[in-house]
Amino acid sequence: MAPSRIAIVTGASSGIGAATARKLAEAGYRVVLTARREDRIEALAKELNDAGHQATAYTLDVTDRAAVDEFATAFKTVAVLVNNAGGALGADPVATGDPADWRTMYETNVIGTLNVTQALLPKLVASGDGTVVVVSSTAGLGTYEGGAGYVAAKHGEHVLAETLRLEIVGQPVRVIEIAPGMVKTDEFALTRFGGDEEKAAKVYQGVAEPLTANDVADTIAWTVTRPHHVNVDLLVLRPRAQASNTKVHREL
Ligand code: 8X3
Repeated sequence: MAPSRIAIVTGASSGIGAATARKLAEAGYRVVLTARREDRIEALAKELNDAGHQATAYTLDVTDRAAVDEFATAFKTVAVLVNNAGGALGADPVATGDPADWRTMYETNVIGTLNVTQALLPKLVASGDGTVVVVSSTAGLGTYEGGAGYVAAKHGEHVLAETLRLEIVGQPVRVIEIAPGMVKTDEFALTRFGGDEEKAAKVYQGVAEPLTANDVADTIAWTVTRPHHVNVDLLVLRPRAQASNTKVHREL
């Protein structure tokens, strides 16, 4: 039997990353789970291995370039890289937003994606059929009040994906961008609002069915498992109740 192809998922400790790791393991990939929180990814790797899949956990901070380079040396070839690590901090207007939050968001979302993609690109090419997935956001395509710091970072990720696709055309690597809108996960809004549960709950208040991490993971797995000549450049997904970044139907 041919050895399983490797799929690496960053930010695999929870939410979309963890759900994507599950889906790609189910699709037959040997998944490598990376995140800062070792206990979480170890537990998920165990769960997947116990279920008969192949999974390994590797503790990694995507903003630490030396650590990312060291991580990349573990692989000869990589079939899939899912750049999922990132997130939002704060929802303040431009007039009062905290520059430290903006800097952290740029570091985790943009530089993190840049670090891992640069380090693994030769391994993706070496696979003969590689796929880079960038999990951006609808915030990467349009702005909203109070979102500028996050929106700027996600626009950065969007540009990274678009530009990389132009630059490596002709090489055997696809670049797929997945832009989810409102997704209700355990941590996204809670992190954004510094653990304030009331503020976090307001994000989804009255919204009938926000997307789940599973919905997004399912979409990622679908794009990755298309025939290798099919490149889904950009896929935007939102819950039915969300028509745009600023137009959400709430049943209150
Ligand atoms: C999450 C979507 O609307 O919170 O990436 O910016 S939003």
